[in-house]
Amino acid sequence: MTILAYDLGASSGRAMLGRLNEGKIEVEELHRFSNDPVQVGDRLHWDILRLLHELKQGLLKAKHRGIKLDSIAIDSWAVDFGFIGSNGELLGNPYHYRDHHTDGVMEQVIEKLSASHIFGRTGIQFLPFNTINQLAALKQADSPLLRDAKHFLMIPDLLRYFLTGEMFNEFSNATTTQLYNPLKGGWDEELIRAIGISPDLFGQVAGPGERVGQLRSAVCEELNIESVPVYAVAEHDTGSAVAAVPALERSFAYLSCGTWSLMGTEIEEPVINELAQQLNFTNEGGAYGTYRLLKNIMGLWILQECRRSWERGGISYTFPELVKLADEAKPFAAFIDPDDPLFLHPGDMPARISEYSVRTGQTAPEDAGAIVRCILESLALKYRYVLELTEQLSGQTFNGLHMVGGGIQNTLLCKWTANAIGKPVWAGPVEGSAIGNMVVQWIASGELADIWEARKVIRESFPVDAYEPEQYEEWDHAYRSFIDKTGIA
Ligand code: LFR
Repeated sequence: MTILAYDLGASSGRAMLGRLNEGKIEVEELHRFSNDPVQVGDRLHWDILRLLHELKQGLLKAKHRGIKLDSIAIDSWAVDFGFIGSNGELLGNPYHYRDHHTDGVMEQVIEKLSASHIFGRTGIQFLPFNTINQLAALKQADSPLLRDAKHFLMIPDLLRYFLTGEMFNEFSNATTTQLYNPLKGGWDEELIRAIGISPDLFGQVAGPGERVGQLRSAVCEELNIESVPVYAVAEHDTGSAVAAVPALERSFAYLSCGTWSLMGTEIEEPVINELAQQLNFTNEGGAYGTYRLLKNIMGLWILQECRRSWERGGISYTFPELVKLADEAKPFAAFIDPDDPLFLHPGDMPARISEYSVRTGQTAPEDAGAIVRCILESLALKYRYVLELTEQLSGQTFNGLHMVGGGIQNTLLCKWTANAIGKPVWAGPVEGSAIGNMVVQWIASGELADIWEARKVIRESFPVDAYEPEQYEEWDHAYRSFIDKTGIA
């Protein structure tokens, strides 16, 4: 049995082949492509048709290798969407969640509806780019899109629609809109109306593991291939990544590490109370009745943007080169709060780190090594802060931290994370989201029994690297200074 998982990240996408052989999962990268957002005037868009083209390239590569696929599923980042008009065609190009059109909108939405009202109905953390704010921004701008829109589809919903001709709103992604009510188990029509949007745009919600169509004949004819069943999985990549955490115990903490760092724990019922709202934790829906009580941390985005800035200035570094420079730089020289709004949008990140340092009375890191060291140490220390909040909020104590996702290839970050939290880090698998996408396809087709059997199989199939904490005192001291300089607590 060979299945295909498309995993789309903010900077690249992959088509991964998965096979289940004698209780072990084998994955193979069939096709990898870059995901390049496009700036048009003041607006930043996703190049959705290019992404569809790349999905088709994956299907062609499978065909050329004589591989018969048994099923397909897609996962991607959350919150973003497109609209379909009355003729069934896409209207406009989806906006990128880092676009500036939502600037200041979240504050207005909260002012109008109140934070406790929104959180009480959705359990979702307040992030300026949440779908609720993007839709409110379009409404305020009197976007013509809203006049012609008939259906609201999120990124994987859209791509799935292009491939199958069927429209569904997948559950895990739907929860990230901050317009889905997990308590009543459906779209929150009152909230949707309150931001001036028609609830009619929102369609049937499909759960991870549901069969949601098959490759449509137009696609099969174009590529000269046979049709393949398509499943909904946890189409929010973080939902898929957490499904792939190779935990053996029910109570575990995770860090899904990529462009974003998502840290928290898995729960069975959303935690919607005052403390969760005050700490700005989220309850995102996952596979098979699970929820993720977690917090977004800005993650390796800041480092990726620094690298792009240096590249624009004519200096190209590879990530391993940057990590090596960081390792050689002076420890604990300056700290940033990675989640300062200064770091959210694309731009000259080294300059913003300088600006932040000056604002907080620190000496700005000058060269690439010092800047990268500042970013990685600050991330590790922020992880400690959020892990402690997760323990406080969930009433659990974790004996270590599972790290999954591409970011774990940065072994210095894994090591510093163990040091910062003073607990072991278990790192693996790297392809967390793609594997989580696959196991839901296998559960759906009956090859695996449930998520816990899947986690056991993942544990037996992929290496997990253990990092033991070291230099606890130095890191504990640095943590006090990090809290003091950033003023986050
Ligand atoms: C990670 C992620 C996060 C979400 C952010 C924006 O890839 O999906 O979970 O908050 O991207 O969609």
